Amino acid sequence: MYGVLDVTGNKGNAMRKAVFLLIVSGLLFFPIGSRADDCVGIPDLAFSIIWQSHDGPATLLVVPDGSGLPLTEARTPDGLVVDATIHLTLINNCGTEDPVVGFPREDMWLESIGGGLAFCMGGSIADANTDQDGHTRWSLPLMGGGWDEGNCRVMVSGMALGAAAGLTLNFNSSDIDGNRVVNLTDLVLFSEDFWSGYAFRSDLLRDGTLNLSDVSVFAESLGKSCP
Ligand SMILES: [Ca+2]
Ligand SMILES: [Ca+2]
Repeated sequence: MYGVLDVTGNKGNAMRKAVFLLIVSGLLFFPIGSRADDCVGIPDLAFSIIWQSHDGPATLLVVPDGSGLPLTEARTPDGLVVDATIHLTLINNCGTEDPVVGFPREDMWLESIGGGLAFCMGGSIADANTDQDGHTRWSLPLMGGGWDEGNCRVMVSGMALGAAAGLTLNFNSSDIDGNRVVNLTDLVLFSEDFWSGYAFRSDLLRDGTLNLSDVSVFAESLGKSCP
């Protein structure tokens, strides 16, 4: 009888020790499976990867209705057409460095660091949701106005991603004053720049000079506004 009680008591102690260890280690409240589920789909910005097809300064013409140029037709300060597509691969925060698949494009957007560009609603979001490799890109025309000669950056769910210096893509627009419509006010500003010599904001077909090519681009944009 005593022997049976003794054995049962030892089993009880062993069980209590096991429960104690589970509680202390947190495994009882955070089973391994649920931890993995909790982190799936959340990008780790420190491990996510961003890069540009063109490694160097480039300017993109943006028009409010999206009739500007695609990033594949950006221009260097000297007027050379370059593919300035921006690539992003999202990595999850699970410690496994797996890709984040199907992350919504609406939650990934570009912005000018200096804040000079005024995008339309959703005017600078990624081309598509992330694919099976966690990859998306910006290659299509953007929608917005204003101008900014400084670098831009990628935002993911409101958080800046990548180096603080940003990406070497800048923007100008026929909507020079950035009120998201190309009208006579912009025409006045464009004319001032044209007759005064040069201004980045009006070098719409960027090549370092203001000439009839820029006038033609501006004229085509007149009256355009956000969708
Ligand atoms: Ca305007
Ligand atoms: Ca020009």
